[in-house]
Amino acid sequence: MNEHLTDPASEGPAGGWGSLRSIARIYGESLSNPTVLETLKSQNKPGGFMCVSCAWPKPANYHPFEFCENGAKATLWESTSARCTPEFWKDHTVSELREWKDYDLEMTGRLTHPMRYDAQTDRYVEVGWEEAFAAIGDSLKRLAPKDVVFYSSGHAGLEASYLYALMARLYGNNNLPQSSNMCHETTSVGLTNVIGSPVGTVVWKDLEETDCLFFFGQNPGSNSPRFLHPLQEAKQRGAKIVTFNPVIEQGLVSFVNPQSPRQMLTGEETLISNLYLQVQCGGDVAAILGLCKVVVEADDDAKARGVKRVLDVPFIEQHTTGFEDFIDCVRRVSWTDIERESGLAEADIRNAGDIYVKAERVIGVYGMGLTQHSRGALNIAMLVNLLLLRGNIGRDGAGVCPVRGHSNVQGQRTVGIAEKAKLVPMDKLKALFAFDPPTEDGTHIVDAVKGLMKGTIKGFVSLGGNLLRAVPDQKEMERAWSDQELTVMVSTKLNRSHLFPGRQAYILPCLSRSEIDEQATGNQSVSIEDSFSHIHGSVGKRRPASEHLKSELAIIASIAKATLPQNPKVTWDEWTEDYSLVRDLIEKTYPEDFADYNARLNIPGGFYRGNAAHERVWKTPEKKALFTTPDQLNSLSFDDKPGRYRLLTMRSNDQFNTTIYGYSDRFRGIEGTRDVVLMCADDIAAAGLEPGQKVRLVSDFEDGRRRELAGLVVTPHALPKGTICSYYPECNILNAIDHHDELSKTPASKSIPVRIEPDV
Ligand SMILES: Nc1nc2c(c(=O)[nH]1)N[C@H]1C(S)=C(S)[C@@H](COP(=O)(O)OP(=O)(O)OC[C@H]3O[C@@H](n4cnc5c(=O)[nH]c(N)nc54)[C@H](O)[C@@H]3O)O[C@H]1N2
Ligand SMILES: Nc1nc2c(c(=O)[nH]1)N[C@H]1C(S)=C(S)[C@@H](COP(=O)(O)OP(=O)(O)OC[C@H]3O[C@@H](n4cnc5c(=O)[nH]c(N)nc54)[C@H](O)[C@@H]3O)O[C@H]1N2
Ligand SMILES: [Mo]
Repeated sequence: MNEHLTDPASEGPAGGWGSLRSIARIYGESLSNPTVLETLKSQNKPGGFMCVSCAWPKPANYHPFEFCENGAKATLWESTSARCTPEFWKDHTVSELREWKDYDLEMTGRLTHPMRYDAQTDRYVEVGWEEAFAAIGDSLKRLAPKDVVFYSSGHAGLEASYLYALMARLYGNNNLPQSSNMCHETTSVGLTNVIGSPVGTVVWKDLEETDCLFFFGQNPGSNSPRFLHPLQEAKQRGAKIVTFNPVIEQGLVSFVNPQSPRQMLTGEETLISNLYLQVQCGGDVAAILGLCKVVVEADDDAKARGVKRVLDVPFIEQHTTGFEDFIDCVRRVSWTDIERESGLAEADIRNAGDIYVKAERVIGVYGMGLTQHSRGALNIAMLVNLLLLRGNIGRDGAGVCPVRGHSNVQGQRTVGIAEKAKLVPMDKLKALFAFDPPTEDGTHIVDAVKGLMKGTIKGFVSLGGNLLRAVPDQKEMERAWSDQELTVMVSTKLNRSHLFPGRQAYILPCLSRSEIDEQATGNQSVSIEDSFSHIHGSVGKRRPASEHLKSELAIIASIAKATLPQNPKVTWDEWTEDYSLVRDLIEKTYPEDFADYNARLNIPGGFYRGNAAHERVWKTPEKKALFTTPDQLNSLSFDDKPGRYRLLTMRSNDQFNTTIYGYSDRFRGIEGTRDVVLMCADDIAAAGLEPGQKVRLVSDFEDGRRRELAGLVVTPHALPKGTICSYYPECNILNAIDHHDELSKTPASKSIPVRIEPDV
């Protein structure tokens, strides 16, 4: 496919006027207060607040407006002037609200008061904070620690997250699953296995120096739009970009920089991908094997001609293991198999391989398109194989770049939100707080969901998020979730997880990061870690949405105080009064990562935590980077059969996870609805369907359970045969909790086997 590829349905390039129109629409619809424009100016800048949207790094040399379409939307969304007050519940029961769309639930506005579920009236009613904390404490004391889960979505800052993890451990468990269990857990486990690092190795300098980026299953235009700026700069200095993605994503096709008056006025676009290959869903293992085949052939040729080798032989010898086996496999696999499994033509893969071979410095970027498969970790290992062949890790301008989701999802892991005991310096916790931390591993999100379904999990505390809507087997989850003794949700907006309350249920409304967090020692800063492992301070400037809100940290400290026995080393009140004391604790627990933490809080561009793999120190058991020989040619756990499709669950540009900002997926040309299934024209015809027809998707797991989603309109789209798309989170009804990456248990949300039935 060539430079001028466009998705026929798309409104045009990413960025540009479309992005400004879209921000303006959310500004109007979300009833924003005009002062929010001042707030946006300080977004992602030192001394300002860090975006609540994604984890894309914040540069030291920032732009006048260092935010993107979706960062602005996220800020506007939480700065709405709409309020979901206790009055709201006078007119609505919980059962009635279950019929509402996710969009309408969040449009009720910011939560203003702590609320308790009242089963008799089937409504939430106002409750005082102290009363709520006391009741939650009593309930937690009655429950056995192993039966309670402390979930976090990646919003909360490092200080609150550290205390949250400490609270769980003092309580007696490591049941600390996080949203990354559904996301980049494949990276945490899979990347660690092969290069000894749970996070990416790339930093800004690498982006500035690279001459080639390979994108596998990551969509910067929607999900990390500020990434489009360094991509544009890279293109302008002649770097090449190659994309593997079943869907033509506009942000990887072309971009008009909204910060460039010239581009905005002339409509001049920067073409992003030099080559865009629509690999079929689950086909990356074969596609990358094909690329490796091209590298090996080019190396054979160089050897024969006595010119410079294409493989980085000294690097491979010194730094890697498993090379021979892998190369055997590369030589053995046939192009016929590669074409069948990837859905790509040999000639196209050869073109991509040539670009890889010619580039001196290559970055491999990936996202959910690699991680959310049954063999997601194999996908990542294959990308690492490709990079290792030419020494493209641990060298300037090169590296592996997983693009993280939530703004502090990576950082929460860094400061102890981890269900695996071995990932946490328990000895340090023991010394600092004079207790015996639990040694047994806690629950991964998949275990937590299964425990809920079996009834062994009886209490759930959620620090942000909307777990009920984010996980597979949603119907079953609805029953299981409300079967619990206790549900506590620390939230900013109303969502579906609130509508299946446990026997005792509380919604505790919290401040958002853009808001002033006034405590005894003044307005508090918090901090977050971005995708490049840089730590940034953040201080809110807006007046809180309600005078009754508390900070996440204060809420956690109060629950902990009400639940746990007194411990002179554990001073929840002092920590709440002054967050810098919590940063001191973090520094004492992780001295290498957080030296001089408080002093370095506001360094422009953040301070770097460092990364061993970036220095070619491999923290694997072998002390080397590993080549992985694939044992299968795709990342699926099921075979093709007639009538079975691979369902890829997608995000629109008008949502942030389960938060739906609106019904405009302008990059894909879908307006006014999310109830669609995208299919290629050949698949529509072969299935005897008509565009516009309503169908139901039925899960094709062979476990005897019926899972279906009806009312989807067949919509033609430029896709590979056999790959179909519909929206997340709606499609979670179709996925099975046991359908996950083998190694890390990340739900395989990008390849759900389904059938299509007419919806009559
Ligand atoms: N606006 C907005 N921003 C967000 C989010 C949001 O919902 N909205 N979510 C945040 C979060 S938590 C996360 S984790 C990130 C997610 O950001 P991404 O990692 O970009 O996630 P997705 O958009 O789900 O999927 C990425 C891409 O993978 C492609 N893909 C699917 N299957 C395959 C495959 O088999 N092979 C290949 N090569 N590609 C495939 C899809 O077509 C899609 O373009 O974004 C964060 N930022
Ligand atoms: N089928 C399918 N399923 C998926 C995915 C997919 O691609 N396909 N993606 C997965 C991924 S990558 C992820 S990360 C998960 C996301 O799963 P979650 O992180 O659980 O879900 P979110 O939608 O991000 O949570 C939204 C809610 O968080 C609350 N919130 C927002 N801001 C704040 C804040 O500052 N503080 C607090 N305390 N609460 C706040 C609001 O009440 C809001 O309703 O979903 C996963 N599920
Ligand atoms: Mo995510």
